[in-house]
Amino acid sequence: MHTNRTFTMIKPDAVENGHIGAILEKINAAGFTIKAMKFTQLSQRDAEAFYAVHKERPFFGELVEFMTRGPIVAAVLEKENAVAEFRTLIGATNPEEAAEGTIRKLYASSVGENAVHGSDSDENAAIEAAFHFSGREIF
Ligand code: 3AN
Repeated sequence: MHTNRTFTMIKPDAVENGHIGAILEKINAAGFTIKAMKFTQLSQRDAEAFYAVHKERPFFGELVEFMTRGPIVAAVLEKENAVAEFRTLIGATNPEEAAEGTIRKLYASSVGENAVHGSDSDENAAIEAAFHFSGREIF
C-alpha cells in the first residue's frame, strides 16, 4: 500500500440519510482519487474485527450495532498526505467539535453516528484497505 492512500467508509447513518452522493462530491472536490470502492454491509464478525482496537471501550457494543445496521460504502482514496488531509476534510470525531464545512459537521448527528470513517495512520490505512479489498479490486 502506497503511503499517500487512506481508507474510508460512508457509515450506515449517512447512507440511510441519502448523503452518499454529496459526500463523494466533497471527496472529489478536495482532490482525492478513488482507487477502490464498494457498497457492502458489515456482519457482526466483520465489525468486531475491524474495530478490534476499540473492544475494551464502553461504546464498543453500540459501535458494532450501528456499523452493522445497514449498508456502507467502503473506499480507498489517494492524494498527497492522504491520511491527514482526509481527517481534515471529515472533521473531529464529535460533529459538535467539527470545523465548519467538514463532512461530519454537515452530515453527522453524534459522536457515535458520525457519517464517515477515515484511517488514522498510513499503517492502519493499509490494514483497513486490505480488510475490504483484494489486490485486484484496487486500481
Ligand atoms: P475517529 O473515527 O475520528 O478516528 P475514534 O477512532 O476515536 O474516532 O473512534 C472510532 C469510532 O468509534 C468513531 N468513528 C465513532 O463512530 C465511535 N466512537 C468514538 N467515540 C465514541 C463515543 N464516545 N460514543 C460512541 N461511539 C464512539
